[in-house]
Amino acid sequence: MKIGIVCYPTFGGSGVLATELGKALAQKGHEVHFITYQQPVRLDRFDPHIIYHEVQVPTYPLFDFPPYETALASTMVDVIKNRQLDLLHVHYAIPHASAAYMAKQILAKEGIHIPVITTLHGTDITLVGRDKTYAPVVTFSINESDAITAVSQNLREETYKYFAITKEIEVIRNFVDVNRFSRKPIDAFRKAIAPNGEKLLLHASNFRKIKRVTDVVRIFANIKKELPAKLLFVGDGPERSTAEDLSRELGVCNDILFVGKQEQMEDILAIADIFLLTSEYESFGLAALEAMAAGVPVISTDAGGLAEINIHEKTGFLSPVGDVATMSNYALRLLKDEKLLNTFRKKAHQQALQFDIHTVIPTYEKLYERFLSKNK
Ligand code: GMT
Repeated sequence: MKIGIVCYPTFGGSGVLATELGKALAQKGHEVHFITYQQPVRLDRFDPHIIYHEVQVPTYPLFDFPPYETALASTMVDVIKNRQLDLLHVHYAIPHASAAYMAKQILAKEGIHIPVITTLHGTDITLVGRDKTYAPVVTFSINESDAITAVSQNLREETYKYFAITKEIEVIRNFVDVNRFSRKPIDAFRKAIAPNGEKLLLHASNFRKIKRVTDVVRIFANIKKELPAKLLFVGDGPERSTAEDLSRELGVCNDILFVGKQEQMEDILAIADIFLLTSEYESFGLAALEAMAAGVPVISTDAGGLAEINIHEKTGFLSPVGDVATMSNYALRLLKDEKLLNTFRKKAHQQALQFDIHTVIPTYEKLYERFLSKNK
């Protein structure tokens, strides 16, 4: 198949998932065309089955806001027509689904019928998409997609709750390459961060308000009162400086390392004892799944779709949003009991296997095939 993938090229979960999907499809022999404004961060290796098309957005003195969506739709038309794509799979509704609708209509006038599949990822529905500035366009373009998928049951329900969706939304949960994350810890890394055998906690995100990163700092400060520990913050975003300020205020800044955006998450996860995810909402929580694939138990909130991956008392613990005391106690329970921590480690890894890339990719292929046979 010749598949076009449109996504955000950044570290965000939707871009990571879309890129990993494209890479996996290419490995299975499909021809994959990424259409986006920048090379996706996870597109890190040459593969002759992958072609990257950069969307150029020319500037003009008149444009205070260069029209990316128009440039994207035009690039879609060009790639679909000239590379004879079989279908277009767009990740994150805004503005990808509406640009795809525009491209589809332009091509239809030329007798080219391209199926469009839209995968909803989270904030495109729960946060940004619901804003009335975007909602009518989001609703329309989702309904005009040939197929709609959501990354969790929770996101499917949220979408029906907030938008007048007239079509079936299929749930295809996110996946992880468990093999990639099953790394042996690099002792030198662990020693550099925790030289005296301290326990190592980890948080990775885009540091947006929704992640509640200050809760992570507060949990860590509670843990520090009882045992020697270090905390690694991976990623960057608007709340980073607030988290840094709080760590100074609580007197734990010397035990917290903010390392910024990192590509080699598998090496970082391999040295961690616990992954903390304190979000107010997560449609899925891909970062938590990657942690579990690396055998790292997750202490998270019970928001959104997190309970669909993190199993309470097995792969980690779930707590109400903002319940710092309970999350601290759960973390201490694991960190003080090596045997229990190891049991949770195994269970987390086992649970991740259910979301392994090799089980989920065929589901996407089957979905694609349904639309290809319809078009023949
Ligand atoms: O978490 C973010 O803020 C990034 C965002 C994105 O669209 O890249 O992540 C969303 O999609 C991920 C991949 O499907 C999910 O794992 C995240 O849970 C979801 N984020 C939210 O719902 C807040």
